[in-house]
Amino acid sequence: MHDVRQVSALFDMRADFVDAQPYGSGHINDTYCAWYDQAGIRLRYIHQRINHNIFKNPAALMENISRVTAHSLARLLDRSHPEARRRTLTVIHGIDGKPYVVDRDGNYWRTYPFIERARGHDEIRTNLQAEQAARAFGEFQKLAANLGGERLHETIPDFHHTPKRLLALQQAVQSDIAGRARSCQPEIEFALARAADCRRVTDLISAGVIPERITHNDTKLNNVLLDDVTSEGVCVIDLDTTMPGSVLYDFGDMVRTATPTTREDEVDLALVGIRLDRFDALVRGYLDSASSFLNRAEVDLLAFSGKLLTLECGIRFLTDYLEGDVYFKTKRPGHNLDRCRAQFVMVHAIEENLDRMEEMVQTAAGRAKLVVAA
Ligand code: ADP
Ligand code: GN1
Ligand code: MG
Repeated sequence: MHDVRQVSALFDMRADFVDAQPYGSGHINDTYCAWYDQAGIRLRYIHQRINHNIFKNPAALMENISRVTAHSLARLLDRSHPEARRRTLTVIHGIDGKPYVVDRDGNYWRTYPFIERARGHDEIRTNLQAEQAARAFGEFQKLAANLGGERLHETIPDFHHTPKRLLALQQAVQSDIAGRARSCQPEIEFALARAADCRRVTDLISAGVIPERITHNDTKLNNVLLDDVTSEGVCVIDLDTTMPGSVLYDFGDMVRTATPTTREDEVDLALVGIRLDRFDALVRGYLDSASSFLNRAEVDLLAFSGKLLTLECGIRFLTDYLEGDVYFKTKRPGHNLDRCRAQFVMVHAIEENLDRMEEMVQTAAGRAKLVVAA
């Protein structure tokens, strides 16, 4: 636990610090929920230590987040949205005016108001939640779409370049630095057998068929806060990877996290499977907000994107397992391998159901009256 009280004094809080506790179940940053007293009212804020081993340029990352959130807020206020500041994160500045602070150990921190009466879910329980989450991510892309000015910084270059992820796996197998390659031969072979799938979207991006857009790139379902009462998608969070990308990366990761019957690290693989009703709900929610700007090639690859992103994430977990668990936070020995195995069972389940999933996409696209037919 960091000295959050000391860090809090570097922010322009205009309220008195009460206390702070670790919060959430993210794999990357250190998140704290802190209570403040503001002239007699108790308010919560999120303080986050940005993982600068993973995000090498926190200042550029915070510039991206400041631009995207300010733009989204301006558009919501233009529409006189009654809850504009609950619908987008608001960056609290440091006392020096920067959108982040640096503590005396060289750690980068940021602060947001706590979004109340809503939460992120590690496991989706209803189709309504899936539909609302997907609609919110689509809405996020739509709000960001007409951001003016310079191209956003790539906070992690080639983050979703799946062929490079596969190459990194091959290199990790070669070096076998933690001596674990023998314990995961079937998983390594599973990934290598799908090299052509890994290339499919990046090839279409290079060919100009799939456009670059501003995307979130980490649309895990616990990265959208759903209203406690209505399940409405209230606020998209975890914006570290918001940068140029493909909508397929965003939709694919929603499929990875919202359609499985279990959590991403389930050890009883017999329980891992896909829920097609959840997939249908995701497609409907997403097209409801995104059909106004997607092109035909993007729509046609929505079902495949679920397979691609699940495969890619499995490859990343496997690589981290081989490299000695240096990237993702883990809670037990073999955690990354467990995660990888559950992902690969899901990849197989998607392969078995892909035709049906593609039909669902076309039906929903027909209903959403896709406007661009490029
Ligand atoms: P990580 O990159 O480690 O996943 P997140 O930004 O997703 O970090 O934050 C971790 C958790 O903290 C989220 O899953 C969510 O539960 C909670 N959280 C983050 N920001 C807010 C916020 N502004 N209001 C309420 N909860 C938040
Ligand atoms: C990480 O930060 P978090 O926990 O929302 C990771 C994602 C992975 C996910 C797997 C920056 O997401 O890319 O898909 O874990 N984020 C980063 O659960 O690497
Ligand atoms: Mg997160």
